[in-house]
Amino acid sequence: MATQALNIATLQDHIEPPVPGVPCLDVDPYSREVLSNPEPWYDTLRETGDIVWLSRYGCWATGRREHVHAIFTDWERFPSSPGVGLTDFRNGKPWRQPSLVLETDPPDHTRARKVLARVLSPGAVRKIRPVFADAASKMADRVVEKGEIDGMEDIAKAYPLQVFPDALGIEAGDREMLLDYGSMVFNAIGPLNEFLQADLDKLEKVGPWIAARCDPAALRLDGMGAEIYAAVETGELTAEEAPLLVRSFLSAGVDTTVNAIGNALLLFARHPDQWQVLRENPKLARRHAFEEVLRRESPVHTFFRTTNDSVDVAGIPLGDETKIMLCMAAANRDPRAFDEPERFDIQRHTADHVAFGAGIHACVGQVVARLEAEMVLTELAARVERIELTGEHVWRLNNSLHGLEKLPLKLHPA
Ligand code: OVV
Repeated sequence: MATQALNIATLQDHIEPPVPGVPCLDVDPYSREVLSNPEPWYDTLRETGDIVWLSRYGCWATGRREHVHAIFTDWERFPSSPGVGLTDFRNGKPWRQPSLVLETDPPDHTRARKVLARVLSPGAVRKIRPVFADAASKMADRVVEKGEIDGMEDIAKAYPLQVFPDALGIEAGDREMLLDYGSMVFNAIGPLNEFLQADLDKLEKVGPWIAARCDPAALRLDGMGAEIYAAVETGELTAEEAPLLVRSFLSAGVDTTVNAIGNALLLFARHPDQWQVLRENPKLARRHAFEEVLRRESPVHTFFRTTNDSVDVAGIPLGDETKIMLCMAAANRDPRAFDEPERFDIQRHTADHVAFGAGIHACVGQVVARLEAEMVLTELAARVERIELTGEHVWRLNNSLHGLEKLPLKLHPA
């Protein structure tokens, strides 16, 4: 893959801030070192200032919950059409055709979002609940029977890779390809480094596979994909737009929940007291437990916005057309917003977390994500007394995702 031809931001030696005297950091947040142990970086970013200049990439960054939220909810001053990663789409052709929902602003965004919001509404998702429950129950039987498992392979990947493509209406084969594509899409939020390059090397294989799954002929008639195509019949979408909207499901719908479920397993293995709280109050699986997982170990650590005007944050003028990294993982541990942020407490009030973003681009699939997590946690809590870590867990390094590669566990049956 000739990535030189692509417009993707890279690491620089040093770029001066557009305003003198502002807090600057010369850390590379996309280095192997930071991505494998990101918490010190989150703390540094958040405690260095309201808004900080990252000299290695020539962009702003914030890890404070207040600003992350304010920027997410101000699409007019912080648009998404220049891309929601480090790369500014206005500097050249993006690595893939921009998403119709993620990388757009109103009014274009509004039309696409409306269709997605309907297909993924709480009412629509309620219909798939029995199927998701049944699959979770069978998965839980299998893993309890097995006892010694890899939490990632046997639960966190196996379950979403079964239920989500099924609900979308795509065929069973080669679903691992969805993980390769998700990895690529989320790595592309960051710079062209070793992680993104490794994924782009697979684009020639993965790209056509994904495109074929977005074709109406490849989608079952009773799935969510077919519902997207139904919006062509009603005139809400054009025939060219429908496959791109199906692509959004494949971009954002799998890797995110895989990592979220994996992070949940790790947290409960590390905090057996919280597993007991869940076992005693299984209703917490319906909402609180997963929200606290999302806050404490956010599966998507960063997105970007771009300034489109001479805007300021906390009194600092950011300058026109500059990228701002919004570190949701740092914001979700902001002591200004969360009491004892390090504490994993599934009974806390976590409605303020920004793991799903906020504003008009807030995760449109969050009802499905919550359903998957609820089902997995409910079925495991009913069968498993204790989740034991039996070896080293290994993080999977990605420019925007925070999740595991490997999670050796022993499930002690109740
Ligand atoms: C990485 C990501 C998140 C949300 C939406 C999309 C991608 C998309 O392709 O629409």
